[in-house]
Amino acid sequence: MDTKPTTSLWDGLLIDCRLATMNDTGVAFGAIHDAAIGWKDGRIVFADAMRTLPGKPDQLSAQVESAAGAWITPGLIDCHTHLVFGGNRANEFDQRLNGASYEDIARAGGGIASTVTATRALDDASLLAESLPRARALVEGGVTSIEIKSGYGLDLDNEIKMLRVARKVGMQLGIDVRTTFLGAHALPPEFRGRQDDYVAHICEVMLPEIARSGLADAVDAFCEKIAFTPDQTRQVFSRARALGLPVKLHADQLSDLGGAALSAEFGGLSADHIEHTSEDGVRAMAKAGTVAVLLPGAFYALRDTTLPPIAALREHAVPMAVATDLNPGTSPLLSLRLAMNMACTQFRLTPEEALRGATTHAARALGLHDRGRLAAGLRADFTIWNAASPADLCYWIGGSLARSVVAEGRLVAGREFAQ
Ligand code: DI6
Ligand code: FE
Repeated sequence: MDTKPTTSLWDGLLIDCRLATMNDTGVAFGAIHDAAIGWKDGRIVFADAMRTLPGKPDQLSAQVESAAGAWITPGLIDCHTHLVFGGNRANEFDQRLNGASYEDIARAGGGIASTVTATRALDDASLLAESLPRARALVEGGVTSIEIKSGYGLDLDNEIKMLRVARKVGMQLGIDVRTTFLGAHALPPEFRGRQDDYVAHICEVMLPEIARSGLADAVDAFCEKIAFTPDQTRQVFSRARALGLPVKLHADQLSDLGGAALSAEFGGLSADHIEHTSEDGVRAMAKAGTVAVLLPGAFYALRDTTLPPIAALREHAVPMAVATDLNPGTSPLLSLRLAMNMACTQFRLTPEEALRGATTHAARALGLHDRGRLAAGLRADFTIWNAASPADLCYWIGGSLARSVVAEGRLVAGREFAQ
């Protein structure tokens, strides 16, 4: 590891800690005991055994603290959320408990359409005020990077508003927010009965403007019987790629439409949900390097019974990420750690797979190489935990285990190190 002494002092140095680096060292969790982590200018400069520090701690930094043996992981990364929206849909929770399905509710004009109405009605400030507490809950749970999708505006101005607000969420909380344009989420009321026209509108009007605005890091679509067909998704993806935007897909959540393979066909960053994906779909993902994003919160909330093809994903070495899918309809889940727990309990991931899924593989699902592990040169994004082992993060159901959450070397939630 690159640990050359720097000429000026480090901004901070934590000693007496245990690191779950998530590096591929052959040791579970890439763990290092009796370790230290140092950072400068928002980047990690040292993450290794204390005995390999290139000097005495107080010669390396004016800010040296002992972590008293605490475990430190990379900051968690939630790579799939819809957390910017207006209103909520607790009423649908009731309807579903009384037997209505998600599809029934959507067809009756509820579901995504009702959140579109509530989201359109809010100005930037109100939308930000409604969204911030949800993002803050994630950060207080140890998250330092969040992906946020649009998709409840469904016209150019409201989609841009959502993306702008999503970026503001990141600025306000001092964390990194990556934005995704999800214009192809549902059919807006203006286009009722004219789905192809809406897809053309996305391709001809919305996408070029979104690309020009620089407000989206990627493009997503909902490819499903109740949403957009594979052909329509292809049109959106072709245009997105032509405009230089990477793609990802809500794929095979409720039925197998070949969505995972479709995402792979466009070099997709990820295929998400994938409960109904076939082994051929998994093979296509493996070949294209497309990450599988598992969303056990939606599986749980919809009382789904079809498991994603975990064995095939393992067999074909497709990286598995885990995310909250935080949204008002199918996954009102405010804890990435709880998503990790559910990924273990419902999908039988090992705790190490689940933690990798919320760090290293989540970074990859966002096309990012500067985070998701603890190593010199990467962003100084890390979380100090009240936990006896890294597996505890998946084991405990609920509770608040994150002690200090640090993004680019700055405390964004929890306590100061010395306290
Ligand atoms: N799949 C989901 O899980 C969310 N969107 C999607 O395409 C659900 C969004 C909602 O119901 O509001
Ligand atoms: Fe989603």
